[in-house]
Amino acid sequence: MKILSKHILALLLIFSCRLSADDGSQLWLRFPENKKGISADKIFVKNSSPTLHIASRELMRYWQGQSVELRISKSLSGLKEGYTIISDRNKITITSAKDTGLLYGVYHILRLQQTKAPLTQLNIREKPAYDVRILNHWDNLDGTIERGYAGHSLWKWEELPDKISPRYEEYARANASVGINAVVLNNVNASPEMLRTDYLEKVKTIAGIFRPYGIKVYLSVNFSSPKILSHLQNSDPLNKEVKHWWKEKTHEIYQLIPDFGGFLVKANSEGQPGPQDYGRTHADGANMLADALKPYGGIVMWRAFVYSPSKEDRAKQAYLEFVPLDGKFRDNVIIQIKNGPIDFQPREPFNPLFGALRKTAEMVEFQITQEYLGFSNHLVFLAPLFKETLDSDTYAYGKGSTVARITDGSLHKAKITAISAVANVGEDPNWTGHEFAQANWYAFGRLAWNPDLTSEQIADEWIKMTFTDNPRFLAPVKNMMLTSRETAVDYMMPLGLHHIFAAGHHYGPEPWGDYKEGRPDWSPVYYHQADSEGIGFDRTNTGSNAISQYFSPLNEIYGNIKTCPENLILWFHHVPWNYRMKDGKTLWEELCYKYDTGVKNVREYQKLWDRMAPYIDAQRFTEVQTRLKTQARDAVWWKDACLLYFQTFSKQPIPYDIERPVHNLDDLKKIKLNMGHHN
Ligand code: GCW
Repeated sequence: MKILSKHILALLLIFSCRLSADDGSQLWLRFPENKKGISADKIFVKNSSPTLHIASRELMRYWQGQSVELRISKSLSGLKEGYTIISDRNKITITSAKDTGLLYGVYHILRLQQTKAPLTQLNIREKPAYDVRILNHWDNLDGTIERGYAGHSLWKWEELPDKISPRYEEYARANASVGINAVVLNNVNASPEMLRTDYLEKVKTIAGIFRPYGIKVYLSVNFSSPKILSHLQNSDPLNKEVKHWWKEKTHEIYQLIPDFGGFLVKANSEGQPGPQDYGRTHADGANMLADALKPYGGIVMWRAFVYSPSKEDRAKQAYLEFVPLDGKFRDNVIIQIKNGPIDFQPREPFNPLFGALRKTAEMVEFQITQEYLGFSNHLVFLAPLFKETLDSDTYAYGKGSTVARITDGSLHKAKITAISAVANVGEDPNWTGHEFAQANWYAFGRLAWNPDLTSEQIADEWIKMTFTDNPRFLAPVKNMMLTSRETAVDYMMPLGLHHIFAAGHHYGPEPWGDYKEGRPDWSPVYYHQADSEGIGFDRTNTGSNAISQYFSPLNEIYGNIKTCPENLILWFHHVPWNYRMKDGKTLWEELCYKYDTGVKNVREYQKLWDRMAPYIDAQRFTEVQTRLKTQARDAVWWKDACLLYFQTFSKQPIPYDIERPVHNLDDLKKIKLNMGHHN
């Protein structure tokens, strides 16, 4: 009897573990399936198309409410891919000028159902803020991903076009469910091979799978492609043969993919070829490609991430290169600008190029993949970071000229508007490595549709859809997410510090990094400028004068140490160690307490998470728990490395109520992670 019950217990345990195994692969798309299926006569769709087929299939499988009518109406074309949703007790009507709008509307009501929002008396009108809502994949043709932390690339180039991974469609569906409608398949450090005919055939296959989900394919191109692929004498954009080559290549692409989106280009940046190799400008290069794309309605997204080996402050360089070219770009060129002037740091001010180009379309580039935020080990919810940039007032057209309003066409008319982000997905079963990194993919999509959503709304939806709406889970986890970005800033680079990462992989701290060979602006000491007087980069008029690139009154606000926001003070000022901060602490003390707060918060997240075990499946619970342990260890590593190192300049004690370092600086300096990668 005893033995038997033991057996039963063991079986039960196995069974319950099975039940609670969840590999995260379903993302936020966890609508309970209709067992019987909704009866087809509850769904009314007059028109038919592959997109509408998907829309009704989603309803049949998952919709549990009243009848739904999907209606195309050209009178709503002002809403672009947007839609209206009107409902009474018996029926919901979704109307849009476009098929994709109806698909988005279907995901909207499924989201309402899943988050238990009311479904009657709906009167919703949605219009996407940006025309192109695009993910940039930094995926290489060999299957590796630059700055990817969720396994290898989803694209199986060697198997395509014959073998088709089911994940292509799952990926498209996930994107469509949050309104993402465009994808650049390959790395901006682009292989010229991407444009070979055999590769284009493979791209065609992927484009065909994405199309019914409303997703257009774009490609990154290598500016030297004509020379490398077809042995032309050069790739000079003013060379007739080169122009012809691009026209032919573009024609070939559109023969295969009639709705191809266009090109993304990284030129004359970090060793990539570009028009400057031939004494031409970025405008010459971009316009040549734009002319080739024009007949088909394609666009060029030309990146402003450039910084040449010069004495000039790196933070100023994109502005210096692009402002003189304003007005010289074709109207199907958009300048793609990273959110900050350096490089996806935990915190940067917005890039001063936003609003500075008056006659040229501009778009933001965010980074979802956490190159500078702990890879897929650290829990960092990025909506607050995205919002910080989008909500920043540039004052370019007076008060209220936020980055969002400048790029979405409301203040600066543009033929086509766009917003982009570097993807964080790979072939890991849960797509993003960290379960919570899924939220960053989700958040980008939601904000690209509507930048006015709050981080809290997004976190709320995502948690309810991905885990549970149980308030005992929802409230604390939401709080953890909403504070997590500031926590990471605190334990990595508080008060405006930036780029003090270990060279190459960018995972851990290396504030002592001073690489004599190579460029000064690849060394952390260049960025923090610590000395016996103080710390921080003087970008005021006594220093690099980067503040002058901002519009008034921001240039004055940033330029004055008294008015500069403290969370950016070391970005703009070299601040004495004993400078009094607003809370009365000295700068040195403030720095110490910030690092300490970062560490303490991660420890609180650990405690909080351990209490969440009863509410969710064991697998995802454990995966997050394990990563929080790593994050807590890393936070202590960051704190010790930075405080012990900066202390060699401040020569002051770490305040005694702060936990003592557990590492020796010399040992920390010896850590060399083998994570590969160039600078
Ligand atoms: O953030 C840096 C990365 C490089 C990247 C580059 C860029 C794709 O360290 O890996 O290259 O920016 O955005 O071009």
